[in-house]
Amino acid sequence: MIVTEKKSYNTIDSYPGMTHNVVMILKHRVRATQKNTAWVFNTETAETSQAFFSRKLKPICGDYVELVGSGTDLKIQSICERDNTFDRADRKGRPQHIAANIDQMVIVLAVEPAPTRDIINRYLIAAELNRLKAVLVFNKSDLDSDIFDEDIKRYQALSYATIKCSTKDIGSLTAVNDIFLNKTSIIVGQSGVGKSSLSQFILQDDSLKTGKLSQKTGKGAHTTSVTQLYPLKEANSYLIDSPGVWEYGLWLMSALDLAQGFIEFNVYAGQCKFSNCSHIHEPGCAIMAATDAGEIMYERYESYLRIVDSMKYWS
Ligand SMILES: Nc1nc2c(ncn2[C@@H]2O[C@H](COP(=O)(O)OP(=O)(O)OP(=O)(O)O)[C@@H](O)[C@H]2O)c(=O)[nH]1
Ligand SMILES: [Mg+2]
Ligand SMILES: [Zn+2]
Repeated sequence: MIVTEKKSYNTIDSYPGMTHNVVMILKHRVRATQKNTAWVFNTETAETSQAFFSRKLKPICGDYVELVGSGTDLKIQSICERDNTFDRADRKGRPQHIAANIDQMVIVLAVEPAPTRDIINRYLIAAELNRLKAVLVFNKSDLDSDIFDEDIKRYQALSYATIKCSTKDIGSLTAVNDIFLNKTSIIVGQSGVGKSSLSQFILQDDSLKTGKLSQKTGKGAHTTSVTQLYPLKEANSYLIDSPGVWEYGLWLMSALDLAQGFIEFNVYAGQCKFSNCSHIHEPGCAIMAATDAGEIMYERYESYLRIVDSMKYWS
């Protein structure tokens, strides 16, 4: 896995002569955290153990960590440098890290509960800004098979991968299965869209219901309350199931940053009259001109304006 190699080189650079420890660092991956303990997966033995950590360390799901100690007395010594994180706004509008070292965001939408306005675009902004590949999964097609057809066309035109499926139709899930191979994927979306149902299918072993983690944390199979990493049977394939949120909140950021989250705007980079153009009211704006010309979809531009406006909430 490229990610792993890159990390080991970084670590060798920072700790010359300590190469034997590098294996230790990459061997253990955080599955879930509680107050001051973490469930840590050993990628060599496929065992999960509990390890303590001091409050200032703050490991998160997906972190590679270095452990010290033995048996049941394990402690997280350090966290390996993160490649990236999936974030959402905390109560003060700051980015709160939910999971680390992710290759792909699987954004689940459903016929019911229907997506809130702009939710797809907000997730896509987070994906673009954190350099995560994004896949849009439109679930519960058994309830209505074509309600999302317009959306699917729209996002495919922007080159995003899309899948229409239902967890009640096994045949429709083959395509979903394939996207998880050789990657770490985080499944996100509103509560009740079917993230855990999809995870359960992909894991195939009901571990969401009966797994060690569920038993120890005492959580039932429904309404996920902790972000958890699950290793798939295939090597280097991990799935992270996350609790649904009603409204995915982006952390406080400028219009300039938000605009970078709209991939189709990038073609026009540097073409506005003013270099700090917010694409809202400035004369000579290339984004507004492209929207008027129909080169940028009006729905997406409108959504951009609403999301920029929503940042007022944090001030
Ligand atoms: N009709 C239909 N129901 C589905 C489908 N997928 C999941 N469900 C149902 O939707 C409900 C919610 O599913 P979950 O998998 O728990 O949803 P979730 O996204 O993990 O929800 P949170 O953990 O609260 O974020 C359950 O009752 C599922 O049986 C589907 O494709 N069609
Ligand atoms: Mg769930
Ligand atoms: Zn502009």
